[in-house]
Amino acid sequence: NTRTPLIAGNWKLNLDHLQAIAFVQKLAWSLSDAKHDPSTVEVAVFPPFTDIRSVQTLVAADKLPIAYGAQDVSEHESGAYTGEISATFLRALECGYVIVGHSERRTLHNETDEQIAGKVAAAVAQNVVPVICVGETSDDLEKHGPSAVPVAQLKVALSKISSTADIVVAYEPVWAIGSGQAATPEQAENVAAALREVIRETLGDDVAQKTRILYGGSVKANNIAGFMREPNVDGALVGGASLDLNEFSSIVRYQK
Ligand code: G2H
Repeated sequence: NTRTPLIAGNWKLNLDHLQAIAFVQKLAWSLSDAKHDPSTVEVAVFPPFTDIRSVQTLVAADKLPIAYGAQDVSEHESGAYTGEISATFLRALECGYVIVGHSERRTLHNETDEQIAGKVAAAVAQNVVPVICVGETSDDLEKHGPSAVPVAQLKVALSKISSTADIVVAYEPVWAIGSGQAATPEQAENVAAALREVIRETLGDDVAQKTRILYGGSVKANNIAGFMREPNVDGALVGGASLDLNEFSSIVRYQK
């Protein structure tokens, strides 16, 4: 396939804007030391909202080969929504991506599939690529098997966009998040293949072929290569390990 792998670091609630500047600068040095070629692997970071302007300035000034985006976005464009951030604002800061529907948002902030569909549509409308997260809990896994819940979540998430949409999908089994217990490459591949089928049915074959599907959940330098060998896994959404410069740089260099 012709999909460029994407290694994405989800910082969650870590690193303020000064720490973000230091981290991105060091990441850039590490990539340049390793003669990183962005056409073979794309690298993206997802800092807290308050860091994004600083990251934008640094990336633009030094033309760094690092994409960035937010960890969430409002489904609304503007108005009386205290605390929300619109996709228009993210576009204004040249965010390439935004994470939508992360399991921590679904669980801790009660985000529904419908709301997530609205956020996906809002991001797509502003040309900010949504990284749509889906995944089952261990309860779901027992009751419904491996792909039923992620497939159902993705169907709703894609329901408000058209077949021209540029999207990324992340399969993150909830039982593997921050637990140290990653899925096996085979488990990730099976669900990723089912998710690609959903994209094909919903948005057509072209979009299905070009959409990157990431695996997320306890990805580390020592397990990334196994996931990347799978034909339907096109990268990783990395949480804990994305905050450790050496670990994250090694994940980016998984082929070497
Ligand atoms: C899943 C992942 C990043 P971790 O949330 O999105 O986190 O790699 O810490 O399991």
